[in-house]
Amino acid sequence: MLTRRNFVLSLTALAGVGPALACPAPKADGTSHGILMLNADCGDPGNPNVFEPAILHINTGDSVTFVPTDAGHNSASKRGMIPDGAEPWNGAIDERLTIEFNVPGIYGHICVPHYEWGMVGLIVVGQDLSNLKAAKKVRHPGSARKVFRSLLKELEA
Ligand SMILES: [Cu+2]
Repeated sequence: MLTRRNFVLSLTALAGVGPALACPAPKADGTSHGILMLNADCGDPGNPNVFEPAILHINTGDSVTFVPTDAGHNSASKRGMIPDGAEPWNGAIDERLTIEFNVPGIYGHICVPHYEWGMVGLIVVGQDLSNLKAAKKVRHPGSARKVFRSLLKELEA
């Protein structure tokens, strides 16, 4: 959906006169990974409120830190979109939250305030896609439906 605001932001970005967007690389040292919580997609300023990266592949036992790079976001696991036996989580707004992933499978996660605007992401642990079918059955409000569908489709590619 191209709102007027997004349209103006896109034009500004094209003209190269928009505000400089910080585009820091999430840290990854092999077993520790980072997912940034951002007010706007670094590569696409017209796409507000994102997790960066939207899809993260890690090994079993690795940890992921949700980094509150911009204010006003949180990270919570999405019910029905984590493997059996995995612990759900629900971070506070602006919390720098580190989770260790010891159960292989797909984990869907959301930012609670921006869930229906499509601020969602996937973590795949141990290259295990065995709960893909279950994850696809979960229903979502607003833009989350479209974004989750497209991210899950990427996993199948
Ligand atoms: Cu958010």
